[in-house]
Amino acid sequence: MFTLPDLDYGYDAFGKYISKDIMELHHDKHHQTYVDKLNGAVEKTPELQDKTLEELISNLDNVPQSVRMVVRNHGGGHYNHSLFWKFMSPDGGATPQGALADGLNEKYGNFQGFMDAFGEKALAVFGSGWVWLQPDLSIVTSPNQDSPLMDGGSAPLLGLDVWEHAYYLDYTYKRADYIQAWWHVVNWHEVESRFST
Ligand code: MN3
Repeated sequence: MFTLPDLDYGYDAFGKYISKDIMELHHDKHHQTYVDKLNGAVEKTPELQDKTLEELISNLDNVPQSVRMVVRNHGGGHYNHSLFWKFMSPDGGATPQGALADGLNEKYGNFQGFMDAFGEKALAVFGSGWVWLQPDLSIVTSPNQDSPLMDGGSAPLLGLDVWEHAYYLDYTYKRADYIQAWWHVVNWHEVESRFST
């Protein structure tokens, strides 16, 4: 059985950038629903019961067709959100350091160039989805709750949820304002450590 991970910080950790109301709904309701629906699919499919979350969503062809879409959407949702909470910290913001900073500067000219490229991709996601920084420092997007793992890709270094449920209460339709605010809470220590392993 999969379980909802606790946050490493309080719902009110992000102050004016992401409200307590959003954090509470996003974690306790949206993420919990992904966990519950994934568990529902796994419960009635014995051959899935010894698989890790990564194994499930990396090998959707091996998931029986009757529950494949549920595992894709809700397994993806559980995986993506479990990462997303780690990508943020009340001590976040500022800029990456070390090898990650060097790599981003080399690929995007400077840190602002990276933020611009990432923000542009995030704005271009039509409807609901995610934008990711990959270990090769490319920026990719995925629709719905898809993950780069589903296309045979690597686990992301960083990702941003651009579903409306992630920002609408605070920013209404202004996704660009949400993206700008989110940079203030990015947990670069986490991204640096994922990059170096
Ligand atoms: Mn979400």
